[in-house]
Amino acid sequence: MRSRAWQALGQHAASPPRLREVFAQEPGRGARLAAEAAGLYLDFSKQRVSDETLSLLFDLAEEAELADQIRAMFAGEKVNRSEDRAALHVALRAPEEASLIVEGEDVVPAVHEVRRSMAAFCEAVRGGEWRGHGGERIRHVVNLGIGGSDLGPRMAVRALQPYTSDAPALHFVSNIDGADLAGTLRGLRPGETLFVVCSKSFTTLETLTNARSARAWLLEALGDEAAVARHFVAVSSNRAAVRAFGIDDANVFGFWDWVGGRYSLASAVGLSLMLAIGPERFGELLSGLHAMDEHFREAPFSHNLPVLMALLGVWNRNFLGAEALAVLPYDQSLELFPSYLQQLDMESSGKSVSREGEALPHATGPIVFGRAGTDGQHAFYQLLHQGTGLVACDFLGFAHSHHELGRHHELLMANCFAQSEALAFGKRPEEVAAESGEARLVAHRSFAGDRPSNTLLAKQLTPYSLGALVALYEHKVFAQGVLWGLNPFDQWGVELGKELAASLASELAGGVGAEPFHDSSTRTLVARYQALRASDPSPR
Ligand code: G6Q
Repeated sequence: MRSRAWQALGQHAASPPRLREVFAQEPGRGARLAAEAAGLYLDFSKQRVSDETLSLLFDLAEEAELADQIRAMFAGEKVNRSEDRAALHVALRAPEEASLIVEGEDVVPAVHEVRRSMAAFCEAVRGGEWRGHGGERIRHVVNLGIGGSDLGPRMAVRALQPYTSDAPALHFVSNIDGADLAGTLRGLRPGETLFVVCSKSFTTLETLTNARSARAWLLEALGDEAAVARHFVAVSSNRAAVRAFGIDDANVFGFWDWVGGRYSLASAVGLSLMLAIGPERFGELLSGLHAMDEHFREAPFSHNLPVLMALLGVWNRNFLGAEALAVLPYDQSLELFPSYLQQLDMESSGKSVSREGEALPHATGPIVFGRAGTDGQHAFYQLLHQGTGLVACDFLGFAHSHHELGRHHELLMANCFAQSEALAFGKRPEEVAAESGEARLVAHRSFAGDRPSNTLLAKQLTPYSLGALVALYEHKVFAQGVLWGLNPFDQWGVELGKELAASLASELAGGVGAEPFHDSSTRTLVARYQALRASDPSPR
């Protein structure tokens, strides 16, 4: 049974506003349908919404008890019901004088204590007091982690590269494919390399496999077990497993089970980012995150950026039929932002059951993809403009570049604004015909328009604005999950593949797996693989 607001939106969606018409009717629409917070300006005027649409969407938020859910999250209630946990990543960026309670305990002092030990460690490495086993300065840091323990810091280190002078070079290895680790270690010298083993559980197959091989690489060169203490630190909430691996307790930076992997950038998972940009800049990132947290908690929904983006996301997905969301940063430094967001959004919203475990009657998370502009324009934008399906878009741009070079920046931003304009307003067949005499090309050169987009604009990509951007999407994803009635903090859908892989790994090694029979496709593939494996590899 659909809710009343859902039904009303369904009826309203039978004839959604046409963008040419609504812009013609209201000259001030572009300035009015906008909101701003923490230095981020959101223009949502190019969404197919009218005031009535927005009012129906606010009814939906009310019906879903969004305000209450936001309060519950900030209050440290167990909003992650299937795992019986709070999701209190906002505590990670709360100022020292704040207090946030989880199970009767104020967690803010512990957060700041870990932050101080991270800062002391990062200063020591960056300042050259922390040296390798043989006395060499640390010039390379390799973060070994995957998923939430990789994508956030990897994206942020790339995004904030202009703030990394005086830092060791940062590398990220995530894949279990040996090519990832081997390719990264090639050219590095063990004596000046520090590994950050980043794993909340410290049981993740990829990370531990990479960590063991990295340790072997180090010991082969340095020949002394004692070297591990100077070249390996860990970020984890599983101290016992870290100890068993051989990393000293003093070199472990902890976090808590109320921090979900993909929401963990501001926790000790950000250690490699702090090594890259230093504790002060890391503090600025936290200020940006916190400013957006406060905005999300306090601003009325009509001006609340994460809430507006969540409501528009549901409108596009469920009522206009958009199956995908393209994230399009017009800033090369944000080239990893789409893959970071892919995890945040798809792992949070790719669910078919409600918080209570009942089948949901509506579509949920869209496919999220994207690429830094303008490269995407020469790859997949054709489908955005003229494909048969609908793809909603988020454009991101900045007024200042860190690399002012001739006219590059204005050409970049001209492209950013041009694309959303083209998507929204298109080009009618009669306009094409009036321009060119070639009748046979009119259909090919026409653009239907009415393809919705948001544009986020900020002054410059800084630690602060990156923090605000990350929190904006975290809260948008959470709010969207509430509107859909699902739990955005669990990820049960990744388990089955892991179980089968464990079984197959033992079979490939000649042992007996837990699923010895499999299906005929998997059996045949395994047999074919083993036969190929028994033959000599191709010559290089
Ligand atoms: C994110 C997920 C997942 C997790 C990785 C790494 O929300 O939980 O991507 O971050 O599986 O887990 P560990 O940090 O425990 O190694």
